[in-house]
Order: sequence, then structure tokens, then C-alpha cells
Amino acid sequence: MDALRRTVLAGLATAPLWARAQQKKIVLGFSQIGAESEWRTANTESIKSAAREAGIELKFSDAQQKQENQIKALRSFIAQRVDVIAFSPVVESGWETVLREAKAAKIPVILTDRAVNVKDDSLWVSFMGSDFLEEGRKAGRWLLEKTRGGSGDVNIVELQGTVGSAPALDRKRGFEEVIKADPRYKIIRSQTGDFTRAKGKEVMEAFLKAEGRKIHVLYAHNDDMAIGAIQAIEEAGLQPAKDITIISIDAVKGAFEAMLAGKLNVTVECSPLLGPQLMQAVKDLKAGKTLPKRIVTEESVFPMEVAAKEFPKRKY
Ligand code: GYE
Repeated sequence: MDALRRTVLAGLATAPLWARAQQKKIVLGFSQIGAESEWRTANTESIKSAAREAGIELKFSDAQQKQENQIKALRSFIAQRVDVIAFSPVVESGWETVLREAKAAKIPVILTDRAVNVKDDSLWVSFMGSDFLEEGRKAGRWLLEKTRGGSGDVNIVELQGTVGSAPALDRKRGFEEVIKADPRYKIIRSQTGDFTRAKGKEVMEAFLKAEGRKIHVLYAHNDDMAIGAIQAIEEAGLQPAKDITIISIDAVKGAFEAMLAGKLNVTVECSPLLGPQLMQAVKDLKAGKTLPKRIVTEESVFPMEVAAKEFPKRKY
């Protein structure tokens, strides 16, 4: 065989191999909730960059906070026969049908960040994310500690997250569970601000109009709503973190800036950096490993007194 023929034959032999290697890249379909908060933006960034680093092909779809868009995205991932589906469910209920379709197509589903409420838990393989109930409890415990030894009612207004979402339900429940130990603590108003700054501000304005100086504490289910509410409080001529004690959740950079400016009292950490963990789980699944059913994110609490020290270390 002459040299030229050998090269041509070698070329023919390697081309299909190369093509097969390309095809073998794991394909992950990810349905994100939207871009409602600083937390969500950091979460999206974490997932995209981790997929790039892991060499996983990511099909990313943004649902603009609508469950119907997420269901459409999941169906399109099934139709495209992706290897793995992951999603962060905007609300807890209403997923049975589409998850059954994924199971019938033999595509494993990983839940990230938020849980679903389905009877058959074989419809998803693993749920990775925070313990929202515990976050609510941490917020409550901080308040009890802060107001210990005081007398008189402690009137609380609550800005809830998206109605029917796991973090809104659990952060409410966890907080209530702790404060109900003492009848001085009263939630006098509670309404959703849908996890956004704009809604947080709007609802806080309504709270202030209705209750005015009666409000001692604001408990916001995320930092963005607290930041919106801070603006409403200032516009009403009151001092945030002084006239009204403000507690929120996430610990995004915006919250640290607010604490450094003396306008937010405390933020409970909820990490959005789930990307690397998710990519590892996807690879493990493809390698035939069984994933733990629940992977919990480790988190702390940051009062304003430690903000200056902690701020430079923050990654989101
Ligand atoms: O706290 C909030 C976001 O699901 C944990 O969603 C997440 C929450 C987060 O919009 O800021």
C-alpha cells in the first residue's frame, strides 16, 4: 500500500470515530424559571458556565415565570430526546403528566433549586437545592434573638415569594413555626411580591399606607423584594433597618450593599451556585451511578455587623 493510500484510508477510518465522539457529548435540557431576581441570574450563569466547563451540551430555556412555558420546554426536550432533563419548577404542583411523559421516554429528570409536589417520587431522580423550611426558621430565630427581652407586640409584615412556589411556602412555614412560640409576634399583613424588586416595592407601599408606623419588622422571602421595599420605606420618610427591622433571604451582593449602607439588618444565605453540582450529577447518571434522592446546599446567616468582612468573599 503506498503512502498516499494509507493516509486516505486512515482519514476515512478516523472521520466516523470523530463524528461519533461528537455525537456522544451529553445533552442536558434545562428549563429555568426566568430572570426574576439577582439570585436567578447568578443561578443561570452558574449552570451555563458549569456546562461549558464540563463539556456538556446545554439546551437552555427561559420560562419567564410561567409554568405553561416550562411544560412546553420539557416536552420539547423529550421530543429532542436529550440525555437528561433538569429544571427548577416555578410552582410545586401540576407536574405529574409531563413528568410521566419523560419517564415513559426513559429520560431521567433532576430537580434543581425547587421541589415538586407529586405523589410518585419515581418521576424524578434527584432534588438538589436549599432547605427552604430551615431558611425560614433561621430568619425567625434571628428575630427572636434580636428582640429578646423586649415587651409589647412585634408587628411583622411579610413579603411572600411566588404563590405556590416551594420557597414561598416553606419560608413562610419555617418562620411561622419559630415565631409562634411567643404570642408577642404577629404577622399583621402578608402578600406576595413575586420575588421581584418592583412588586416588593409596590406591596410595601400598600403595607405602609395601611399600617404606617405600626410596622416593626419586614420579613421578605428574598433580597430583591427587600431592596424594593427599602425604597418604599425611604419614600415614606422612614429609616429602613432602624424604624423597621428588615430580614431577608438569599445573601446576594445587592443585600450586602444594602447592609453596608445600614439599610438591611440580616440576610439568610441561599446559594444559587448549583451548576457544578448539577453537571457532576448528570455525568454520574450517564455513568450508570445512582444519585442521592436529596442533595442539600450548606448555608449560613449574615447579619449587617459582619457584612464588611464577608462582602469581599461573596461569589454572587
Ligand atoms: O430565593 C429567589 C428566586 O428558588 C431559591 O427564587 C429560589 C428563589 C430565590 O427568585 O430570589
